[in-house]
Amino acid sequence: MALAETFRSRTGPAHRRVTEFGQAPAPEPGLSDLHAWVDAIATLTQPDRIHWVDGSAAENDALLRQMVDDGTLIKLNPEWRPGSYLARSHPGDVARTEGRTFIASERQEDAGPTNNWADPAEMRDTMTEIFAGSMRGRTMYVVPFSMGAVGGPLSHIGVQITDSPYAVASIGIMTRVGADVTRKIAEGEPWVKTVHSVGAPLEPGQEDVAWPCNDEKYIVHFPDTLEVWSYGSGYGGNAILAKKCFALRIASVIGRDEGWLAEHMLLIRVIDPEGNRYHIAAAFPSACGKTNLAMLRPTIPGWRVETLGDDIAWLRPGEDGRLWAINPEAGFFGVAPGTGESTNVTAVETLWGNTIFTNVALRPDGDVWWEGLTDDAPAHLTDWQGNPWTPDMDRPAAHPNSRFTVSAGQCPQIAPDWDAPEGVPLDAILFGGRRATNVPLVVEATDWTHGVFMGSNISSERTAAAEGTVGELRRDPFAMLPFCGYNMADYFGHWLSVGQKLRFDRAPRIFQVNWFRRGDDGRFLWPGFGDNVRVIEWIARRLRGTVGAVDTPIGRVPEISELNLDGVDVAQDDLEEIFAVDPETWKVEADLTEQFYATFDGRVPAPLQAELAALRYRLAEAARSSS
Ligand code: OXD
Ligand code: MN
Repeated sequence: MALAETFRSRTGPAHRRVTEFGQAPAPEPGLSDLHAWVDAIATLTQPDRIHWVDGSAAENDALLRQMVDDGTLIKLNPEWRPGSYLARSHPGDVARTEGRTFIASERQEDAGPTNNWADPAEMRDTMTEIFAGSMRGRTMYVVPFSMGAVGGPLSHIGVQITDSPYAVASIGIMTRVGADVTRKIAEGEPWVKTVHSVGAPLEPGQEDVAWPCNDEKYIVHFPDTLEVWSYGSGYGGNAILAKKCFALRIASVIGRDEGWLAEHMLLIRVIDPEGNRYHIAAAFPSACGKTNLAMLRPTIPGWRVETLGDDIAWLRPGEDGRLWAINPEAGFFGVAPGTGESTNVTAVETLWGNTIFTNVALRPDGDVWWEGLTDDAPAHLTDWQGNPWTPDMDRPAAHPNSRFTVSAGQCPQIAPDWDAPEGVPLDAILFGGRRATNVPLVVEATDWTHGVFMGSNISSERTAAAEGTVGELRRDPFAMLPFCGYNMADYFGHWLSVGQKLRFDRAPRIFQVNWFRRGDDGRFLWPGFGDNVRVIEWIARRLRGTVGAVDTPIGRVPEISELNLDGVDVAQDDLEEIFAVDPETWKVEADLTEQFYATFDGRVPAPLQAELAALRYRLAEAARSSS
């Protein structure tokens, strides 16, 4: 029985009518699959209305007005924040739900030990059951979107069905939405099907709440059929399915099959005083400063950074032997707390207007505030849950994961060609984490395989560990732990095979960075933020071949005297500590790597096991020569 019939037989026909906007496209032959799928989902979920989203400004305005009328959004004072809104989520729906995120691949081993696996047939039954009638009383929106410029060689398209107008407005900022995507579908371009419901049907006469959601949540990926089904949450990472679900989890599977990489990476262009340009992608786990690096304001005169992306990059080997990268997104969905004049003035300027804020605090003058925006908190606020707040209270005014959603084009230092369909050729890839100990400020890999070994070992400390001890680490290989749609060990192998497609003299060079190393007294040893350009400057000189490096057992580090430290005050002792490589603590790191690799039941590629053996050998040599 066809999917549509299965759904119909369980739920009966849906009642439908179109709204002022949102007319269905004409039923031409190329769109028959799309129409059939939309019919099937409507029959299953029983919405009151279907609205085909055209992506126009008038439609967006109407949607925002409707959400203000319904109490989902608070319009901010246009004097301070024109075209901007505040949403307050349900207190239990504030973040991605990794424990409820599933990879439903045919074979469990294809999901691997780092993902929650679900049997696809069973999960399909569960989805059919749980989505039955889930949109009753609501509008079902059909949102065609493109990741990357429509029609670009690295771009991919999809359609999201959702009953959340907040999700529709967010998708409108984060992706390219509109009729030209539907045209691509009509022309036969493959597309990914994504279905989202907040899981809160309305009975006739039942009043809606500001943030409908369900205690039961499912974020389900079917990698074999390239589908996503998300239920119960309105939070961006669970509801904007183009982002983590499609552009990382599903795209990583498409990339595995087609020979490219979908990565949790920012993308920047660095320009030196002579006008030389370097394209750099960098992977950091969440909350390790990706948006800050993406919007860096260099403290070395004459250096400039242009932002290309802050969260996701798709990397594809080009015919020229280089690795080409696009940012498939069209906006930033960033963490608000900690974003301020002294930490990321570019982000603050980006948020001047046309922004949807979620779970930040509201000022009495109708503007927003969050911890870190300014040094001092305003005397009176309404907190993210709508309660009165004053600075003496021992709870934050904004939720720690409160967010802004804003178009990339509003960033004052966005690269003029940030949405060029062909992307940019990468010169360097950085891997980073939050490491209080052991990991130097910057280490260069000796070659691609060594770089992949470094990426596979990225970890971030959950809490600051005391100097000298390794501490409790969360392994987050390539910063992709929650986002890789298939077996992570196969993903390591895929990185190796992508490297083989690059010309050895044109492949990006790989570096590990760590802005977060601390001294014995717990203080950060490196100033970070704009001064991170000093590390980038050394990397740029390495790329040009104008500076040497010091070999250590874990890779190549700068000669301290070669770092440009003009205008910054870092004590010589601190610099030495920032670059210290202690063979004893690195042996513990090697043991942790061995334990981690063992969780993949022999699936970790042999070249990475060889890198681990080589690291142990170099550490033993270093220990011998220092004793
Ligand atoms: C994340 C995000 O959780 O970008 O990594 O939202
Ligand atoms: Mn992210």
